[in-house]
Amino acid sequence: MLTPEARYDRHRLRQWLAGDARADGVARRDMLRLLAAAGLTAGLPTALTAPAAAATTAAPHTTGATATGIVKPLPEEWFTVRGTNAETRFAALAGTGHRTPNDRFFVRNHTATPVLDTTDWTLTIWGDGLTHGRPVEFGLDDLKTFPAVSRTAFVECAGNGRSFFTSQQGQTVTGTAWTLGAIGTARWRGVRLADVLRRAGLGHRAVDVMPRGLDAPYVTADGTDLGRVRRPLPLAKALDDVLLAYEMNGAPLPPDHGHPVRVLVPSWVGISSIKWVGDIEVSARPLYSPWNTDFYRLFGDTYPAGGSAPLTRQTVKSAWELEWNATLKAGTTHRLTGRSWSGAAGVAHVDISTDGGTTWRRAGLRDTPRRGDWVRWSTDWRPPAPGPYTLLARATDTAGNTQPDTTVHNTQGYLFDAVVRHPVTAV
Ligand SMILES: Nc1nc2c(c(=O)[nH]1)N[C@H]1C(S)=C(S)[C@@H](COP(=O)(O)O)O[C@H]1N2
Ligand SMILES: [Mo]
Repeated sequence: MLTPEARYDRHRLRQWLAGDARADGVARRDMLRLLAAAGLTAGLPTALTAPAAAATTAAPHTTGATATGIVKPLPEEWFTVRGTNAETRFAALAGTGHRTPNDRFFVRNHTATPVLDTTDWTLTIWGDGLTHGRPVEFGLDDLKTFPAVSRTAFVECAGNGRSFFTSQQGQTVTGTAWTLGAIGTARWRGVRLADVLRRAGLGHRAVDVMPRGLDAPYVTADGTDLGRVRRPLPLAKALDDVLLAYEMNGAPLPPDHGHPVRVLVPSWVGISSIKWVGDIEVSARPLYSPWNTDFYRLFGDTYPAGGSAPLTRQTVKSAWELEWNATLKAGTTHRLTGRSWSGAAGVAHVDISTDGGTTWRRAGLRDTPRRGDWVRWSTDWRPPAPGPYTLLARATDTAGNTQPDTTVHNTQGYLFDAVVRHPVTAV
């Protein structure tokens, strides 16, 4: 059965084929690959096989106070730095409460954090999906005239857990080798994207919206300039529960998390939640960017040549708030804690094992499960004797999704959802 996004994507592709969809900055061969995968290449005009137009080039600007391009301090007890990114250590969340404190929230930057001045910042809504066809600008003060809404939601990178494809399944994947800390949960405050789009004059013909960041254009390792980070959202999602957020856990959005305004797309892959948003195209034609064609689809042996449909919701995961290879005293009872989450529904229950998966019991949930949010859980454990142990946690959501023993491989290592085998030693 095709998911709504898969159906929508085929529709997008047909429109691209008919010349009715835009794919700026996407190589033509990639569009052809997608068409082939969707079985839409029959009778393809030869003109379509012409080489791609040169990608737009913009002078990258330099920002960022540190080697990582991240502004906030990254103490080792809280973060593991991975290139331009910083992963939260789960052990550093023990005892912090339901939400991730801003100073411990993971950072995923394609380039570097731009430091933007609130007073100069504007958001431009533009495109042929607007009734008047004229761009409309909003400053931060303008946005704040709309009704404010708050929502607790996680932002999780689609590649969270990627390193376990290799360490647990022996498979090769590309991308940042995250363990489980490319997720954070915050209370976001802002305005509904739907309200702002309607004020800008949302037309009946609009189908896609594409927010774009003000950070520097992203240049791949092979030197291709892909332009500024941007990813189309189907209008249905944009009008449902998407926020333009200007506060995070009661503080103005910090520089690394999108100051002054970011898009917040609950439950969807983190790339949807564009930081430092500067403009949003509203289009009457379906849109493509590298972030819904080459990236953020599933590629590999079990997937079509053009990849799956663009990724939408996150999968189910669990993590222990313990260091990898933590040591615990044998013969003493420990209160072990962790968190579980799902992009599809609230977490219904979490089963845990302290003996490598031989016996299982239920963890006690410490939060009311909600969609787009995580739950804390705990369990008491007394390691019977010194030695190595493997801890497992398997969450199930209220829609019946649960964590498998292995995740089907995809080359870019997205959406790892298998139960992670967490080693500890009792001494
Ligand atoms: N403009 C812009 N938005 C962006 C990104 C980026 O590099 N530039 N990274 C995306 C990715 S891949 C993720 S996982 C989230 C991470 O959000 P965070 O850094 O606030 O944790 O932001 C998304 N939004
Ligand atoms: Mo991400």
